[in-house]
Order: sequence, then structure tokens, then C-alpha cells
Amino acid sequence: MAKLHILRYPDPRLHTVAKPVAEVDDRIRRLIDDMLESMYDADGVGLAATQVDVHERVIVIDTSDSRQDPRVLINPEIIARSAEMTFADEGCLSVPLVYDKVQRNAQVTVRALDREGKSYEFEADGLLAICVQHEMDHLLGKVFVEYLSQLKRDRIKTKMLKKTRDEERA
Ligand code: GNR
Ligand code: NI
Repeated sequence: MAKLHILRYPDPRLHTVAKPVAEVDDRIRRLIDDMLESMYDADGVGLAATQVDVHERVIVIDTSDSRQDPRVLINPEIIARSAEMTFADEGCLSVPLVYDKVQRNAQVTVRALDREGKSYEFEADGLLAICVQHEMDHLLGKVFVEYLSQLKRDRIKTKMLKKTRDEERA
């Protein structure tokens, strides 16, 4: 397993639209293992392949308290959404130390392939529902800060560029 570098906003590669996975093979399983290691190492609840500069439709999620309940979503689709919405704070490993509220569907039904390439479905609510929608946005090249005002986004951009510069100096 290997820890992967996570792209930081405003890296333009975060706006790449991911392609569907054609075949769930050992290359994809290796990517999944590396993404899980990177997600756990960074204390994240989810990670999309886009964030590690791989532009294929692969997501890993673990919203459990035990941090021992990994979920793998390949070629995910949302097949149903609740009319009910939720408005909750989000963060992103590609936008460290920034948290702000985003509106999402409160419940979603998801269909995806697992690491064996088998199709499965699940219903999500709470943090899991938010996380699925946040990760699927990444696969479309969208970062959560794009839901915020232009003013907030500009401030976040400046803060991230400074943070990256400071880290490079250190
Ligand atoms: O670790 C993460 N926490 C989180 C909290 C609220 C809403 C969404 C998330 S996802 C984020 C990890 C990440 O950046 N995934 O793309
Ligand atoms: Ni994110």
C-alpha cells in the first residue's frame, strides 16, 4: 500500500471530470487500497480518486466511529434523492482547515460496484448521505467551496495558496 498525494484547492486538476471504470481489476483494487490508506492517514471520512489525480470514478468512504468499515464505490449513481434537504458543515481534505455549510439532499439511494465489480445498492442518510454527494461532486470536478459565495471562495483561494507557500518554505 502507498500513501498518495492529495491535490489542494485551487489546483486546476481538481476540476477534471472522471471517466467510468471499464473493468474492476487489480489496478483498480490497488488504487482503492492506496486511497483507503491515504484517507485513514489524513483522518478523512471519504476520498475521491480525483483528489489523488486519478480521473476515474472511484470513491472510498468510512463514516464509522471504529474507522474499520470501509465502503468502496465504483461508477456510483444516485438513483433516488429525498425531497428533504440538509444544511450542514463540510470540510475537504483538498481544502484543509476550511469548514462551511452546504445544502444537500438529506437521504440518497446509491448504486455502485464493489471492489469485486459486483453491483450493490444502499440507502444513506446523515453524514454518509452528505459524504456520498460530496465525493460524487469531486468526480464531476466540483469542490464544495464552489457552493459558497464568490467572496468566500476568493478568501479561501488566497488562504490555501498562502498555506501551501508557507509549508514549502518550512
Ligand atoms: O473528511 C471529510 N469530512 C467531511 C465532513 C463533512 C462533509 C464532507 C466531508 S468529506 C471529507 C473528506 C474529503 O475531502 N472527501 O472528498
Ligand atoms: Ni473533499
